[in-house]
Amino acid sequence: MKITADHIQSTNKSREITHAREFNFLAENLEKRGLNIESLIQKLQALQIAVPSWALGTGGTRFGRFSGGGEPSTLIQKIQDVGIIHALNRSSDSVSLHIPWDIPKDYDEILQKAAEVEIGFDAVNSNTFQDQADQARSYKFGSLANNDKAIRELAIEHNKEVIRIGEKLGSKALTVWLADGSSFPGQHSFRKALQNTHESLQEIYRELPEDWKMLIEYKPYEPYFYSTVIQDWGTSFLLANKLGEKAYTLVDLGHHLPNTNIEQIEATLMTEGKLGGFHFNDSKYGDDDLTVGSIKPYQLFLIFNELVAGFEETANPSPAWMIDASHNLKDSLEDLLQSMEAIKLAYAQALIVDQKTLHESQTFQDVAQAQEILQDAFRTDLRPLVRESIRQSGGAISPILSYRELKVRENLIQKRGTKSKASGL
Ligand SMILES: [Mn+2]
Repeated sequence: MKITADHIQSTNKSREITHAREFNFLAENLEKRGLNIESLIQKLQALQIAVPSWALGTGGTRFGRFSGGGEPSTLIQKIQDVGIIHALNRSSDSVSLHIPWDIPKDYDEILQKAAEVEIGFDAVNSNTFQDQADQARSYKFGSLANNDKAIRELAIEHNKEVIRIGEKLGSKALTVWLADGSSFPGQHSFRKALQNTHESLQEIYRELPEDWKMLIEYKPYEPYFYSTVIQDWGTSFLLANKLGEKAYTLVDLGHHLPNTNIEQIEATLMTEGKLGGFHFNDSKYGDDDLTVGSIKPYQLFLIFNELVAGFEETANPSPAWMIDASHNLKDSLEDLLQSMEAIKLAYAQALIVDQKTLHESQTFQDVAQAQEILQDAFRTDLRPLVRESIRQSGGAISPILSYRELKVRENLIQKRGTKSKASGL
């Protein structure tokens, strides 16, 4: 199914009057505060978040997976689904491929299908956390960190292959999430595992094209439960610094122990010019992969507040943005639309923070005023501004309601059936 401009227009119609009234009321208030509405809208429109190719099907846990129907079973169908999201919200103009789950068979065809729905290719992701059917040696005890040189070489070669695939699609970054670790004390040498990982990453880094980035993701636990080789931002930062200027740290919101101050990590990395990527999701307990903004919207706002300030005040390049959540209860496309809206809303809230007065509060140590400034921005209902930015880009005033009115899922089920299954976990 392809969403056309007519589809968007027909579903926007019933919402236009109410939206205009809400937006005009808000715009007047924001202008009184000295904010430039046009500039806010442009910034919101420019924020595009990649959709990972594994997020289009139903996610599962290690206990089970409950399929939803109409899932994309080929890469082309996945691209069509990203096209649907992008047509509705004009905020998701790229797909992030996971290799080997989504290796293109015919590159020209894939590029053409992506161009038809105005989709590009963001960072490519390697996978050495599971064995493939025809794999000669196992990653059971690690990949880039493994004690066995032959296994390390297999994992290095896989990452090089991922770079070659990405080059053919116009990707500009390789994301390495290394699952390697140990489940029991004494299982492996911490020092040796880190050393092996560094050397393996060096070999991959040498293959990185000039205009590419290597994004190093970290995670404190899981799939291993005692230690993870790249457990935290410090370890990732250390490796990125050792590797060189094309290597960066990638922050995944779900990859922290409870109550970690993620916005502070981000500020530190931006100060050092090493924040390379961001994976969005939300969580209550661990790496829960819940919809962005569903549990801790204030934290998401504080994260964007640091990003906005960092864009102004540091030389950190613009990071690669991606949603990294698993949708095991909701329609995956609806979940992605909700995630995208939460991200834009948090960004909008951060954009209206009175940075000048905030700095003054910091200078004069006016703690109460600093809190007032942040909470005032967070509590301002900016949904009409986000809707207007999408509407002006040719998208739906309410992407999720349009999705339902256009009966997209029913249409996909009709075409693909109820048993189709997307590749992934
Ligand atoms: Mn991630």
